[in-house]
Amino acid sequence: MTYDTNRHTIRPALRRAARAVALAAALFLPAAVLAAPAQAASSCTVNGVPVTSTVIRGTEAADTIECSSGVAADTLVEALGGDDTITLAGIVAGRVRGGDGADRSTLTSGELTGDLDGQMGRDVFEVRGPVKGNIRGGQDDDDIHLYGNAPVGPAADVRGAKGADKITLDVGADVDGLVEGNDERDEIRVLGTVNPSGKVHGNAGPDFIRVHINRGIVDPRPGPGDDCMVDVGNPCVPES
Ligand SMILES: [Ca+2]
Ligand SMILES: [Ca+2]
Repeated sequence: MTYDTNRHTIRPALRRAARAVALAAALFLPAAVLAAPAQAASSCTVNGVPVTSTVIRGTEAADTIECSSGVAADTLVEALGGDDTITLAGIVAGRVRGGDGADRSTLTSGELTGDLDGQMGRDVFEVRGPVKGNIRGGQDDDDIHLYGNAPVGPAADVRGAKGADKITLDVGADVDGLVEGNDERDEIRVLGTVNPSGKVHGNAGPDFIRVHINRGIVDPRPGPGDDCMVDVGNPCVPES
């Protein structure tokens, strides 16, 4: 019966040990949870070098930055000075900034739910995926081209901002949100449809606006000097 006695004495000891391990795990668990980031960092390449971080930063010279598996919401991609080339694919939920210089930003596939900002310089944007966030040309004369698979969603804002900007939306890139030129003489062409919730605003400066089908609002004001035309549907808001 020594066997039973041993078993009865060993088992409580094992249970105490198990409880101690469980307690230790419970004590360590909150720290582990707190240490975990809210979202994963993004993995990109900067001039061919892989970088995984919540801040993907170029240099003051011309950089090539590629984020082929998206940009997480907690991530800032900052190209800084120089004429940078930024190539994006996947879900772009974070902030992407061209910085100074004439930058070229391309979304090859996926969608933009975050912010894409050319900042200073004559920047070019080529977008081949739905726009659900914001595009900003920034200062200077920017060129924003939304291809046919890049509709502007209800919460989206595509803004030329300062400078005489050119904004082109191909057939299929319908507007449910806002497209606006802002300062100076902007050229906005919507080859498809502005839907009932959609708005195209020239804002300040004598803007050139052409919209093929307008079921929403196309407003070149304030003028004078705007050149606005709708082929089918609601006419442009007249100069006041
Ligand atoms: Ca740079
Ligand atoms: Ca720039």
